[in-house]
Amino acid sequence: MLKNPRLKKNRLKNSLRTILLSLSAAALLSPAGPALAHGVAVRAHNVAAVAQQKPFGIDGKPDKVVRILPVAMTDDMRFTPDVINVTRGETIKIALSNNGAITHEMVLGSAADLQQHAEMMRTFPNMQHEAAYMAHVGPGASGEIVWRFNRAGVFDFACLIPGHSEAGMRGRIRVLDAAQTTDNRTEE
Ligand SMILES: [Cu+2]
Repeated sequence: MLKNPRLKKNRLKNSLRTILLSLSAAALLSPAGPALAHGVAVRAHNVAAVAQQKPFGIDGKPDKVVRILPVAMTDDMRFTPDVINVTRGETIKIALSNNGAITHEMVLGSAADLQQHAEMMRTFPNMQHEAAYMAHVGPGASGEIVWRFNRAGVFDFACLIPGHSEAGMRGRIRVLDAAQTTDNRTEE
């Protein structure tokens, strides 16, 4: 997770980095710290429109979609399917259908990201947020997420409307290297 190789390569920059880190730490410890951190967190939702590498992938380009994966959302707090297998490098369109009578959403991320995001949603229930790795889908409506899974790993997705993921509205995305995917698909 930590980018140690890069840190080693940039030894000359280490002292500058140390200074910057100290300044950041000082900012976080100052009375203005929490407000700053909050501002950054909320703004992150808006800047995500600019393609930004995430541990679980990067914004996908619609013309690079290799597969469309239909996923249903229902008021019994389920995604169907709730396990998605992807080959690393694929750009996937997740085609969401909300078959329920209430709004649902799908947010991709690590379990930790999603938990943090869910806490923010509980604190700011009317928070407006948009990013390529999430979609809000009204009752009876459809939505989509176009995402390029360029990092291998096991990631989560969830509906972060308060109470939904807690009631089971979550799932898992396994991003495997091509060689592994063959084995994985024969399992199903
Ligand atoms: Cu939901």
